[in-house]
Amino acid sequence: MDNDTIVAISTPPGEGGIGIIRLSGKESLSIGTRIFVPSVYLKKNIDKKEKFSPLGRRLYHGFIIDEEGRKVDEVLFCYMKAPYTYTREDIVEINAHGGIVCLNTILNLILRKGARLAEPGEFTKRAFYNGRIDLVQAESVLSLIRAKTEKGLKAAMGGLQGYLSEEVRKLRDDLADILSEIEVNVDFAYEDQDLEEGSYYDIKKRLINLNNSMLKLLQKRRQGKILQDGLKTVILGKPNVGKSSLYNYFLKEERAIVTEIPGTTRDLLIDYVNLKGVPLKIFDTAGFRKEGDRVEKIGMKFSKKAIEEADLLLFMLDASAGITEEDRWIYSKINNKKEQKIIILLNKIDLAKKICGNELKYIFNCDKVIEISLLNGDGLEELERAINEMFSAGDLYSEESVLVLEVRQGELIKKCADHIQEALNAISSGFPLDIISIDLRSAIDSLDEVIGENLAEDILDLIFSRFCIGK
Ligand SMILES: Nc1nc2c(ncn2[C@@H]2O[C@H](COP(=O)(O)OP(=O)(O)OP(=O)(O)O)[C@@H](O)[C@H]2O)c(=O)[nH]1
Ligand SMILES: [Mg+2]
Repeated sequence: MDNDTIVAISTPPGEGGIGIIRLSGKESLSIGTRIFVPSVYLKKNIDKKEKFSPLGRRLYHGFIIDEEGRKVDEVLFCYMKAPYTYTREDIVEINAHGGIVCLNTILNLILRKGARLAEPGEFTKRAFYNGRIDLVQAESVLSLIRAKTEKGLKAAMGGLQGYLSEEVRKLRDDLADILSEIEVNVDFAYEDQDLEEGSYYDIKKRLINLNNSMLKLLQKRRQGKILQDGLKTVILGKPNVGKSSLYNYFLKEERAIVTEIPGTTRDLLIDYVNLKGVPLKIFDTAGFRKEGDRVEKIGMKFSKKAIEEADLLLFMLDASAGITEEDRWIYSKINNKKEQKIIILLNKIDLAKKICGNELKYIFNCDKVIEISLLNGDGLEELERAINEMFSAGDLYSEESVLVLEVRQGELIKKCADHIQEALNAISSGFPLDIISIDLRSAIDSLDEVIGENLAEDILDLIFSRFCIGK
């Protein structure tokens, strides 16, 4: 790893009250003190060249001065001495005014003094390399920044505090225990003398237990994804049933255009809402119809993709129109994925109804049908409750299961579970011990990768490149 001194603007771009520039590395203090003059120096007329040696973890008021001696900004300066810092290196943070030009001027000044612009995630990467956090914790930092709800935040915080690492490490140690027991036997066993019957049974039992814990952890993968990315919720139906009206209702603003002209929405609209703690990533789609102009057809293509990837489909019909061929056609297209949940919405019940919810339940063989009116608000609370119940039920949000698995972590744990399963199969088939030990070794390697042990540098680079600059 490079050990040069890095710098970045750590606050988001744009105007803000303050903006923070962060330096990390050996030269942080010397670079920082070369561009900063504390206000007491100016007041007491102390020569700028007299060395300013700040105490650690104190905020000093003063000015950033450029090469020509001009004041660039009025700031607060803080020095944090290694190793008790985010990166475990010397850190200097400058709280400047939050304008982009102002921050860039200071940044450029620091670059001219010899610091290097940090890559995305490089501060966190250093924290990892310097042993302050493991890879699971580092990835939790990312989840923490991206959390969309309080529950997501809590889950990420659990990861950062090391709960997930702890679980993974425990599984790893158990596996290593079993492996060493087997290896002792491989080393000492005579050609024709393998493990005793009882030990075989014991190892098998322990492996089955491990596998179960692993599967439990994996169950949380989808949940974690929902907490992080939001529950992908797609509103669909034929044109003019009221999809965009529902989208606007969720967003509490007139985001999508609503008119009585069928085919109003042509683009896919996407936004996030927090529905009483359930994060929804909500999609408004172009109405589906068999015939449509060129633009509508493109819109429908986007809708199809969104529907493919959805967790929850809100299929909407118009009560005043009754059920049409088009409705049946759309339903036949969506009702084929087990993991997708569907709620059927019968909208416009304020008008004369040609069909009722119970009939729809029967026709579509679906028990989640809700009658609503976006005009007068009927049924909308019931809809919100239904979504909430669907995803608050079970252990999705129970207190002890708030752990988020990153996709990468989930895949590795799945790989580990597969290797354990192979080991179990090998035991059942009476294969020799050294074959079983190979499977177990691979299982352990997968878990090591989760926490970032023995991971190749390029893979680590890839992981940290997903971070934002300045983190
Ligand atoms: N009476 C009544 N009219 C509604 C209701 N919901 C929506 N509308 C009206 O139905 C028309 C179509 O609403 P939209 O929300 O644009 O429907 P859409 O499904 O998005 O339509 P497309 O984008 O064309 O596919 C508008 O004139 C709405 O005001 C309702 O509950 N009752
Ligand atoms: Mg629309």
